[in-house]
Amino acid sequence: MMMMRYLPLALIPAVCAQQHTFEAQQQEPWTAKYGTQTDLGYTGPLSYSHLPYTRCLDDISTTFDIAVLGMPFDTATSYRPGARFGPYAIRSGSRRQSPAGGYALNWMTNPYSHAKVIDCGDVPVNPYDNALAIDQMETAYTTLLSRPVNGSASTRTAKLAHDGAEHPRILTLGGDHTIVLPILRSLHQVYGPISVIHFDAHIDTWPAGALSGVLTEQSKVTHGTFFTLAFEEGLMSNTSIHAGIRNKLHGPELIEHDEEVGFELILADDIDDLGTDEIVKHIRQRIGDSPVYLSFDIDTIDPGQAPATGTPEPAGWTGRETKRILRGLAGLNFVGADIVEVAPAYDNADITGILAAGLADDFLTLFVTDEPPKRQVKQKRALKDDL
Ligand SMILES: *[C@@H]1O[C@H](CO)[C@@H](O)[C@H](O)[C@H]1NC(C)=O
Ligand SMILES: *[C@@H]1O[C@H](CO)[C@@H](O)[C@H](O)[C@H]1NC(C)=O
Ligand SMILES: [Mn+2]
Repeated sequence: MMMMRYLPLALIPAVCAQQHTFEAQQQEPWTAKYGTQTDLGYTGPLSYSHLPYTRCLDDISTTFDIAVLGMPFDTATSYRPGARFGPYAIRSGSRRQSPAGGYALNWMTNPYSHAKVIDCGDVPVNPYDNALAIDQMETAYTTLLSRPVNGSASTRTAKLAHDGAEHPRILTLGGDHTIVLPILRSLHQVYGPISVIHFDAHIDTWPAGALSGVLTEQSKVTHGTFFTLAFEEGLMSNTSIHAGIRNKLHGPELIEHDEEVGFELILADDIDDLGTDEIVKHIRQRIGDSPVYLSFDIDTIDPGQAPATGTPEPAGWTGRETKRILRGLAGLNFVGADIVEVAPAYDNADITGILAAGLADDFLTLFVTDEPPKRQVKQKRALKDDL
């Protein structure tokens, strides 16, 4: 160390830096002994499924085929607020998922192996001014939708973009359901009117003002009226469909309005009469080839399996039934998807966040697969043979 005193001053920092790196590699006890270890489920910074995390809105050079994007907006809810923590809860619920361990037996594929999928972080939505927040969400969505695709692998791409270009797909983590209005506005610029497959306990097609009494223009924009507003703006085609509905209404006339908005209705109870396969057929027939957006309200699922949501309704579908229906939809022309209304303050043992993360994984798989998996189920031996 005495030598240092005689070195020309300008050289000292460079020499020290070099020496430090060299010593780090040679002498640091952790790497010397354990090398480089990957993160465990419960270690590391939080991103969806441990995907690379980039603030894509700020970093113009980032390209991707599929982006996960949080929209922590919850200031247009009618009952229990708290879905601004949905993106956090879904990412946290995804900690046991990872690209390296992403092979799903029921799908027979790993969605992360088909495309460049990254977590683009959250839109920093304003919590004080809903009009501003909605504009921020539309602007953010349009920004990512306009990025060139990475094309790093054999991505199945949405077919019918208006402008003839290939666009990335975005999986949005809500947020209350209102976030779909700015998303549909943005998608409309690229795809024109699109169909929606809407999983929910509630129709969300209340006439504008039905929830607020039209006190102001802005109070029309809620998590129960956004589809009506989207219809009035011409953003949707007339071949959309609901699945899982069981909310109560003031009267049956609201269903006529719902049909006008463009929806067909599959009730939660229909699963007992039709079964999952028949429900899949209904949805596929309704949607056909049209560009379709998948919007999934976590309150579709029975509150026993997904209690952490703003407006829970009893007697919904199970996670297993729903995942089976989702697999049946592979090959439709999905242009985007979301999972909304996860409000973790009402959760127990993270069960809602974990289920929401698993469903989001299915949405990613729908973006990259061409047809439902054809898994052969081995006939189980009858019990009497063993006797
Ligand atoms: C795709 O992403 C990789 C990094 O993951 C980057 O090196 C490459 O340049 C990107 N390709 C395009 C076409 O954007
Ligand atoms: C949708 O609208 C088109 C024309 O606007 C019409 O031909 C078609 O029958 C409608 N479809 C449904 C399911 O209502
Ligand atoms: Mn909803």
